[in-house]
Amino acid sequence: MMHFTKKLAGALLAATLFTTVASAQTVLKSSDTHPDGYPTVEGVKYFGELLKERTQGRYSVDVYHSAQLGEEKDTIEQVRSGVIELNRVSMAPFNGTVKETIVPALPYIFTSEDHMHKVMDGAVGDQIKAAFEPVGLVVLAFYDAGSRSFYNSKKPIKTVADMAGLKFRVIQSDIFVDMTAALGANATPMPYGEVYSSIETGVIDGAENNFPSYDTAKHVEVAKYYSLDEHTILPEVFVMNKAAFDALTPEDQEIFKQAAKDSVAKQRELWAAKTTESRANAEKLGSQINDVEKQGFIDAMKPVYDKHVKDPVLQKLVEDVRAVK
Ligand code: GTR
Repeated sequence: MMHFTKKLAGALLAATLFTTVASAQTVLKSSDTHPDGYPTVEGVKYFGELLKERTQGRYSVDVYHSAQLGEEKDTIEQVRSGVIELNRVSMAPFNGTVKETIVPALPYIFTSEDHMHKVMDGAVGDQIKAAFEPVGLVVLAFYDAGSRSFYNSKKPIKTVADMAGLKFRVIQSDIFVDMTAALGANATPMPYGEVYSSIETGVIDGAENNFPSYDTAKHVEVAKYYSLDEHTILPEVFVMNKAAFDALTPEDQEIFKQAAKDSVAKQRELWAAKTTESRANAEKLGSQINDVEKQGFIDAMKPVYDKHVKDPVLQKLVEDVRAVK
């Protein structure tokens, strides 16, 4: 009897200890539309590793890659409502809810990736970050996504005139719809996951994206003409549910911010390597990549700016971006 009681007490103690340890470990859920190994997925995983290390295992991250939790628009709702704590998405799907995100999504607003980094790492980036708070999100980091260009199944696009009548899937933002219309083509915003089959079945002629997306989503198989108009240098955004962030201790908030900051350097490095690899892979699969007469594309963007940059806050932000050299 005595022996049994002792054993029971031991088991109870172990169970208590286990629950204490278990409850002190929080696994945060993060979504990504891209497959495992993609630079954004790896950036967030790295953030999770740093977090685990720096909080002695109290926090870690599980990345639900490959759109396991749904398409971007849906996962944005999930992170805003707290169903998931973290999310890595593009900036463009926020254009309708956080007006400041319109600025980095404007065509040809950035003159180079370097320019984009300087802007997003500086005061403009801070202003855009702050603008996410009223919609229940804290921006932990901006990640790289290179530049987006049009690709299609029909022909190389060399001048704006070549765009006439083509049907493109664009990322879900009015800026992209109006940009495409201003170039004389038709735009259909649709979820990323539907692009491949829509091109394959001829519902659309092509889409627009960077090399790593073109390659990993296999769009290259159905749209071999990739024309380097490089209309946007659109950053990605890594966000956290604001209530979840606010519930952290000030010390932990600092750890989260620093880990996110440290993951940016890692993601940028991975991004550069993946872009080279994906471009080469696309070419190997038969993609024909061509330069375009870019000035014509730039000149055609005036109506997009006229329509979307009316708000004085945005006008000032555009000026601020242009002042960064
Ligand atoms: C990619 C981006 C994704 C997604 C996708 C799209 O470049 O990394 O987050 O927004 O584009 O076009 O839907």
